[in-house]
Amino acid sequence: MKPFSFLLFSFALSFAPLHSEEVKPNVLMISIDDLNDWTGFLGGYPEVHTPHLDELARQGRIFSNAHCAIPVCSSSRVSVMSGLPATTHGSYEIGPAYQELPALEEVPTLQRYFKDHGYVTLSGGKVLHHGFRGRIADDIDVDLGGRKKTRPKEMIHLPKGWSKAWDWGQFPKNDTEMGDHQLALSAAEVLEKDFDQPFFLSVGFFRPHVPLYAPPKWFDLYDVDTLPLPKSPESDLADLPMNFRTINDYALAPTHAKVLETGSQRGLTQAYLASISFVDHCVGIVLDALEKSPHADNTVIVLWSDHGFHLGEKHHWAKRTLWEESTRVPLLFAGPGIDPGETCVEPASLIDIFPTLVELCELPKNSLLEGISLVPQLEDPKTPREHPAITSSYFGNHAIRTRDWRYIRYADGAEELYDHRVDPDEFTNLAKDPEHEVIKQRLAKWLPKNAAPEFKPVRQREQVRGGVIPATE
Ligand SMILES: [Ca+2]
Ligand SMILES: [Ca+2]
Repeated sequence: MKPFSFLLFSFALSFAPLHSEEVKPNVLMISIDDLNDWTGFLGGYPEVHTPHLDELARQGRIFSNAHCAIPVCSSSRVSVMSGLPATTHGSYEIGPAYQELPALEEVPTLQRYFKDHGYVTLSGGKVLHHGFRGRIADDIDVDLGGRKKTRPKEMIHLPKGWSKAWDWGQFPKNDTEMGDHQLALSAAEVLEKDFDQPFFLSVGFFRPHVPLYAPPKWFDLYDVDTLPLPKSPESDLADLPMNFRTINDYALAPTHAKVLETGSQRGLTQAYLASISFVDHCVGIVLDALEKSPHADNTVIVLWSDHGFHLGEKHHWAKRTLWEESTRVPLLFAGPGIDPGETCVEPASLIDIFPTLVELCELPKNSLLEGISLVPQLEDPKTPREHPAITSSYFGNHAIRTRDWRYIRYADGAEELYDHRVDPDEFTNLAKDPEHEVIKQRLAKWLPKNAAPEFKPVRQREQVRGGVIPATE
């Protein structure tokens, strides 16, 4: 891996292909950390300000029913980069890095697959949670830099007893001090260059992951006193099994009760929105650079978030659940051959990104992949798809999401069923309703069989033995 300062822009065109149609499209993959459906184009929070994401959505194809394979950072990203679900690779929680998972020993990352087929690979920011290290370090030719933490000297709001990861506030003063902004500029600089091979550029932004720090001007977009809060009626909990209701007792996120007790709900919601608008601005820098570059007409863009995020819905904060707020993600494709406009409402999974890019770039089929190419839906968004999006969280718990339904089965047999045609907030659990037995059985057929056991790296097993909870945000 070469650091950015040694960028070999001797990449200058050393040969010209004989026929232009032989030139493979470049790939620009933008990932955003912990962004739920609060974007203009998905409508999860109508007042949100995301002009650049919305413009990209207008130019490309929106998958409005896209879901992560696992609702937590590292495992979700391992799934995207391997094209495999947790039930195959065995990472159901934060913990193992890609290169530590025995099931992935012979499985090339998405970047490696493109590199092996003639691409130069560049990557910056949070793409794989643990970075490209060890045996996969060489998958990336040019490193644009990793995590740049920007933290104030003292916590800004942090209520007593909360994890330091969960502070929020107006910091720093200027965008230029933010790691994401610097990453956007590095990516923009790269896009100005000429390459003698097609490129695969991965850009991974950190916001709106906690801590929710962003410069003041992004907070100014949202009035903390009047901004609408998500719907989280107490009555919603009555028909829920206990399974994931207490999940934040062992993760770092605060409980909803603590958020309310400390009067933090409005501040956290404003900070999440500010972070989204800030990251939207960073995405805009990269997209503007691409548009002005020599690669504008020959670059496939894919943009996704690694999982969703609760801000109080079902009295939960953050991720890890199998409900819509945790699993639903923005997923957009744009570029050559993709007609702008219509939204696809068929289910899609983040593990579909790998086979979709392989097909769009006409690389040889990768038989290891378990996702399904979305090219039929890129060509015609009305193309029906039978296969649901399947999300797993912790061993043995799965959600099946079709166009109209969500069915959840927990390891202990507890169930939930929601009809999205009439209940997009998933307020009414129909799992015990005899009238829905048939649809429930039909959905249950998709539950993964022979799921790989959870793999925990040695360091994590030791932490658990020592009584330390391994989860980190
Ligand atoms: Ca994440
Ligand atoms: Ca309910």
